[in-house]
Amino acid sequence: MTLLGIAVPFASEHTNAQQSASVAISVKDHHFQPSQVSAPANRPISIKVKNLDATPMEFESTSLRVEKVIAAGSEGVVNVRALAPGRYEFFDDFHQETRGTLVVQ
Ligand SMILES: [Cu+2]
Repeated sequence: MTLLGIAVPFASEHTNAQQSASVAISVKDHHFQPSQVSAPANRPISIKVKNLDATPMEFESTSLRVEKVIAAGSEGVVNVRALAPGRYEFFDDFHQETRGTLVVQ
């Protein structure tokens, strides 16, 4: 939850062109909901991940170079750099069958 307070001033200190885009995703019964999310290219992206399960998960992506543990029933924000258009896979490192895709366009 403390990361939410950091994300807002970070976004407001930048120009419109660099302002971060936000996407939200949940994990329930070890499935990402939705399993595919879209975000604009060439802008930093703030991914809000809500873990609705009773077990911790680790949001991880090799192509995005991020990983973040999110406790059971908790939420976290994963910030990624501005990206070129493409499809970026992510998964729960604690339950690797739990997979999703970030579509940047
Ligand atoms: Cu990991």
